[in-house]
Amino acid sequence: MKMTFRWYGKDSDPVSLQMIKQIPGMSGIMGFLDYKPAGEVWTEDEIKDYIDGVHAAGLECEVIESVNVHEDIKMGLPSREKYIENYITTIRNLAKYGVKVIVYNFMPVFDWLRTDLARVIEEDGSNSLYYDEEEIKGMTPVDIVKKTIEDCNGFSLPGWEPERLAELETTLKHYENLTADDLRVNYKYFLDKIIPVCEEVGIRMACHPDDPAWPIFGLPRIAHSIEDFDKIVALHDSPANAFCLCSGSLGSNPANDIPEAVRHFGKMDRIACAHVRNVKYLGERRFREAAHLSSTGDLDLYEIMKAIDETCPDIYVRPDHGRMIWGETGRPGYGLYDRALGATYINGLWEAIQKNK
Ligand SMILES: [Mn+2]
Repeated sequence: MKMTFRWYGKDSDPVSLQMIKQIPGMSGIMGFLDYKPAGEVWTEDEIKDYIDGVHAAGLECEVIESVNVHEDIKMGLPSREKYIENYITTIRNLAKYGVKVIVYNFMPVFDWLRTDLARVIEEDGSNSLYYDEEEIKGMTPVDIVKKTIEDCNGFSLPGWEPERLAELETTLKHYENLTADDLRVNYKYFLDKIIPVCEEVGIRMACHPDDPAWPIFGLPRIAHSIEDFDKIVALHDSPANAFCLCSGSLGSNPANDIPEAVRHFGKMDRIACAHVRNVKYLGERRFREAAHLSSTGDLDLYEIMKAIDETCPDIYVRPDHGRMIWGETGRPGYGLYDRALGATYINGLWEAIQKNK
């Protein structure tokens, strides 16, 4: 396992590389260029500037997150050709600077969805991301996008770029006639074009699960269960067509057994990296995010790490979505303190698993 930490870049992350370096056991970051709109080429200069900065801080940058797939690719529009070409150029450019894994998703419109970005946790006064399906029922997609942008403390949130709001209604209309099977056909078209390039340059694509792990607003969503990922794996048979095991996203649905999912896809060599975090179920399709410690939520982080050790021990792992604690303010889900605690806890589980062999 290589322990990593998400970092948004020096101009938009209040957490510095030096702070990340000071967390025990950090090998590197999962990098992110938050100013790049979906569909644009990530140029060599931009990548070099970002990765040189990471290396100068004594950290690696072998995973890049959120090279977003343009909506036209997902919708299968003729304009997808140019966006796929751009995507391929970005893959080649990232490979030149030592990137091994690209995390992405194939979710229509909404990258992830919450109804509150700072729900206070009564027991201790901290706050975390929160989701309640009942609250969604009274909202339109445009309402939820506006609310999410307003609530994010002025920070950019991946998947919620304000410029997307303008096109939202047109995009939603396009999806009205697209079924989950249609979306998979478009997905296969994309994978068939990019995976041979990934094999050539030594990059693995890691598909991130739907978050939350069920359909929303009637949109086709195809990545929220073991069965869904079996279908994705079958779209293009290659270890480069892999999966980012996000325990909190898949685990938002109690029907998904996360250690089982790790073992299933780990044995197949289809897990390239993992986001490890915990969730607390509060009712039917209602949850909040919890501290990483197993006893504070409903996922068993020890079992998850054990499954990683048994079936895919060499993957990249990072803590995910911390609570806001100790008065910290910042990008919802991406404060320093609780994620640092999470990393230390996961490292502790890992050390115990290794020593118990
Ligand atoms: Mn995740």
